[in-house]
Amino acid sequence: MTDTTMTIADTAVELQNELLLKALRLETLDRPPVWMMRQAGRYLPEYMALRRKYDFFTRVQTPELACEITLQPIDIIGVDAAILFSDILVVPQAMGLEVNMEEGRGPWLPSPVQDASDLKRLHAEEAAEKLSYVYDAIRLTRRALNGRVPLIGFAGAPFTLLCYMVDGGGSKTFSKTMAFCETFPDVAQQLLRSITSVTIDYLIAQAHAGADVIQVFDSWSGLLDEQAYSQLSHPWLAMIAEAVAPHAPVILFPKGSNHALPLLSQTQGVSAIGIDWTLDPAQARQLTGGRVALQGNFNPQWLHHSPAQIRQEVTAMIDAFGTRGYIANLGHGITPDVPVDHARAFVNAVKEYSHAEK
Ligand code: 1CP
Repeated sequence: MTDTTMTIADTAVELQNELLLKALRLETLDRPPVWMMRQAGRYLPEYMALRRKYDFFTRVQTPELACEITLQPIDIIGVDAAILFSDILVVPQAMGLEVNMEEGRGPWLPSPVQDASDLKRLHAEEAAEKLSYVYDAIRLTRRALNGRVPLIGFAGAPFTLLCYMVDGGGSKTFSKTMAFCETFPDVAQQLLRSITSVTIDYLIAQAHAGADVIQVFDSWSGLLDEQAYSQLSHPWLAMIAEAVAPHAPVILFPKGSNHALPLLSQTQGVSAIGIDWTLDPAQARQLTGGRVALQGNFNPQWLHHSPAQIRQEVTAMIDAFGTRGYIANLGHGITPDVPVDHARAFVNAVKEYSHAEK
């Protein structure tokens, strides 16, 4: 079978759960769709079993394994959307930077970008083509889902990727990155431009392979003040949203950048904005003026509360957001120490929410 026939065959399968797509179209629903950021991961014993057998990039680069891990939270927790098991760092890797994943410690890039000369080591052309294993995983997962729930594809936002590419790994402050952007503003712009062009091709290819929705994670944009945000983050997100939106609805997750909500909600191609738990839902609605759907924002730490308490907190959260253009989710990723029953309590509380009770 050629790629084209596979795509046509896949799209022919009718989606049985359209809640996420309806919420993205700003429809009012009886209850919102629910999924959890980082839902495929270390809090699930079934994930840990595969993690013991295969290293991180083997799990990511083997479509059968990525597909199996993507389906785990659908089968075990019952979420309304699947998100492809992959990582944001596959893009810098495809651009030619070495990326190691140290189990338990996170990503480590031994030769980060330090100045203009390092840009010569990076290859934007063909980077999106090198990620064909991601498109294969999407096609396989689409077939395995058989229309049960929509599939979310994703990428890191250019600024967040730049943070890892310059700092060489995770950090609380990304101080090397902040100094780099100040010392070499032109090099930073050049790097962001090149990441953006790869990301646009990459996300459109994900949509063509069968991703129903695209999310862009700007996990570190909260490091930027409004002025820096307007140069280092927003222009690139705007280019991505505009280019990708004709292919799939786009959700942005600008973690920690509440000041950017009015701007992002007026940016062409943005269907939804994910918000973290530091912002009150009513304020988020006010800042975004009903122009986009909102996603979030349950404090991931609250998943340690009792299932009964989680249920109450979820009900209050949905009451506060309302059921028009709303996607229930966490305010950031689920942590590995959350009991599976508590994750299930969160999801079930959303599914059992009903307007009729009000
Ligand atoms: O959400 C899902 O279930 C899909 C899988 C997924 C996604 C969307 C993974 C698997 N990673 C990501 C995105 C990702 N990766 C982000 C954006 C979301 C966020 O802010 O949480 C970021 C910042 C990364 C980078 C990364 N990869 C980190 C964080 C490092 C830091 O700065 O502290 C880590 C620990 C990874 C590895 C990783 N990626 C995914 C998993 C399950 C893991 C853990 C690997 C393991 O130990 O099993």
